[in-house]
Amino acid sequence: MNYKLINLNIFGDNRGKLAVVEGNKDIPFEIKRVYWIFDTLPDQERGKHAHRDLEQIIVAMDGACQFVLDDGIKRETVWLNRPDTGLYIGKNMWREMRHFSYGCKLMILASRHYDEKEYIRDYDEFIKIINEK
Ligand code: T46
Repeated sequence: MNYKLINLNIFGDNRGKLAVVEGNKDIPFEIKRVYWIFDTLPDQERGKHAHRDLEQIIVAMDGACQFVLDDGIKRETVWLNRPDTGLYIGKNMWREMRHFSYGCKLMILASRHYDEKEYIRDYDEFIKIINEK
């Protein structure tokens, strides 16, 4: 399974906490894009796609949601609910996001600029691509 949870570098003192991520140092890629997801709703699902050539780190800045991760053989679930933890998802991993808490906010660091052509949005096509590898 091409994903892992990463404990982020945290600096904490009596003022609060600060987390930091440096590309190619704390995570295995240079950061080319940052986006965030907010105003989420518990009954709405997102994701349902894989990336041919994109790596990402996802951090739940506030609230919680569940990720379903699927490499075409196995399917596992991971809860993201802490701003000190990043979920690394590598290439060719199907992901679904669900069970958003109200107001959950996700920040995503991406290894590439946005390119819709690089998405695999059909599960059958994803399985076909995996089996051809
Ligand atoms: C992912 C999960 C975690 C852009 O124009 N530029 C962008 O950089 C992004 C990320 C999206 N978009 C457009 C494409 C769609 O018209 O924003 C719209 C919503 O994107 P999407 O339906 O892909 O959103 P999610 O939440 O299903 O998936 C997103 C990322 O697209 C995806 O890479 O891994 O978050």
